[in-house]
This record gives sequence, structure tokens and C-alpha cells, in this order.
Amino acid sequence: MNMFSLEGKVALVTGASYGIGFAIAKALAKAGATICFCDLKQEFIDRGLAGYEAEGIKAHGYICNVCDEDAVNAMVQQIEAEVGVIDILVNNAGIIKRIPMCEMSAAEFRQVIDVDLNAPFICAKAVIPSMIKKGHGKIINICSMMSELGRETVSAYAAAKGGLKMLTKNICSEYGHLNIQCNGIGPGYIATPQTAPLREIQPDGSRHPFDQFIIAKTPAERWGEADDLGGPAVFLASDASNFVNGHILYVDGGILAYIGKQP
Ligand code: NAP
Ligand code: GCO
Repeated sequence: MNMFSLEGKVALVTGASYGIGFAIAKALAKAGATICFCDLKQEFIDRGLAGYEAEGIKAHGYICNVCDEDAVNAMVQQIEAEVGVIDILVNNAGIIKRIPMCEMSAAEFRQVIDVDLNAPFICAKAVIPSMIKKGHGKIINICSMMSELGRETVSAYAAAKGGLKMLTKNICSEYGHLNIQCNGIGPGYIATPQTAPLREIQPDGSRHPFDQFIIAKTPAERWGEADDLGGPAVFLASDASNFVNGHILYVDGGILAYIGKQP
């Protein structure tokens, strides 16, 4: 079982003060990794540090906008000086804007692409050189059902996550010979602040129509929990996946395999 151990490894998880990033970082820590994470504001860093401490994890928090290449490079250099070379990068930070495409401004579209696609490029580019020097590296990009499927109002997000799937395959192609594995995790519908609007209880006390839709589309008949992603992340961050590369591991309760329950 040592192949799943992350003892001695340094992990950077972006946008990991809460939500999926926090759950993944928690799992990586419990497998032995030293956790570094970033967020946009000190208040969220402090919230994250308190959350990790409550789990018995001594994490390292950094204020960093992952869209800012200079800030990302400075953060990576600071981590290398203070903690050590980054062995595992989880590109988790992300946003979504649910706006019908013809009502979405180009600026709003670009903002989603910037965080969900450009930033993973920037972060991967920042950590790969030291991974090459060290002789190994693991990059995990948090993709989505929208890396495979579209739906109304999420055009920018789907374009970004589809691109992130292909960036994952390209990093695999370009750096696999240097013992760098780049894979994706495609979460299904997970109960986090990002999806809270889709689960709001209606004025009449009924479940949100989209909530009911997802339950009918999911063989597991439930929304995922952020902790459901921890095990898959440990697998892709560990030696257990050294011959897995360019793969998107969907953790979706079976949504992508299922036509959906008859209404
Ligand atoms: P979330 O609750 O909205 O958390 C997103 C995190 O990213 C927050 O900590 C946020 O920080 C941070 N962030 C956003 N923009 C940033 C930036 N420019 N620089 C640094 N940090 C930034 O989202 P989530 O549900 O945990 O999702 C995490 C990832 O999983 C995202 O990539 C999302 O697309 C993906 N995903 C989510 C689901 C789902 O159902 N929830 C399913 C599939 C994929 P602030 O709080 O400071 O904004
Ligand atoms: C939406 C949801 C999804 C999830 C996730 C599904 O509006 O459809 O936010 O996009 O966040 O990406 O995998």
C-alpha cells in the first residue's frame, strides 16, 4: 500500500480554502503530503488554515490570483524556498458564470476562460521546470462534466473545461517522457458553494428543479460530496498512477454512463 503514500511530497492545491480544493488537500495530507494552497484574500487563507488545523493539518497558505503569471511564479518560488519543490500540483481554482451565451459579454466569457483554463496553464508552466529537475511530477487538473457535455447558460465554463481536458492531454504528451503525469479529475455534481444556487429549496419547500434533475440523472441518486474526490486525487497524486497519463477520471456517481431515470 506504500504506492499510495505521499510521505515527503509537497502539494500545491489552488483555490483550496474550502470546497473541492479543501477536500482534495485534506486527503493528500492524510496520505502524507505537505499542503500548500492559495486563495485570493487573506480572510479566505485564514479560514482555510483554521479548517486544516481543525483536521490536524499544518498547511501553508498564500494569497495569489492564479490568473496573474508574475504572482504565480513568485508564489512557486516562495514555496520552493520555504517548503520545498512542488511534487504535486492540483489546478482546482475555478469560477462559473451561468448566463445565456447571447446575454454574456465578451469580458465575462474571457474572465471564466482566464480562471478555468489560462490559470491552469500558468500554474503548470510554473511548476514543470522544477519537476523536470527533480525527475518526477504529478499535475491534476480539475475538469468537469462540462469537459464532455454542454448545457444552457454555461458556454464559457464548458469551453474552458473542454479546453482543460485537452491541455491535460497535451501536458501528458509533451512531458510524459520526463516522468511527469498530468491527469484530470472530472467531478460530477458536487454539493459546494459553487452549486448552492442549483440546490436552493424553493419557496413552496420543494427541491430546486435542477436538484431533482440531477438526482434523476445520477445512478447514485445523490449529489457528490467534496470528500468523494479525495481518494481519486490521492491515486492520481501517488506512485500508484505512474503509468496513468492524459486520463480524465470522472467521479460523477455514474452520470456520464446513464441516460437518466424516466420522469
Ligand atoms: P468554489 O466553492 O466556488 O471554490 C472555488 C475556489 O477557487 C475558491 O476558494 C475561490 O476563492 C478560488 N478561486 C477562484 N478564482 C480564483 C483565482 N483567480 N485565484 C485563486 N483562487 C481562486 O468551487 P468548487 O465547487 O469547490 O469547485 C472547485 C473546482 O472544481 C472548480 O475548478 C470547479 O470548476 C470544479 N468543479 C466543481 C464541481 C461542483 O459540482 N462543485 C463539479 C465539477 C468541477 P474565493 O473564495 O476567494 O473566490
Ligand atoms: C452547472 C454546474 C456544473 C458543475 C460541474 C459539473 O451549472 O451545470 O455548476 O457545471 O459545477 O462542473 O461537473
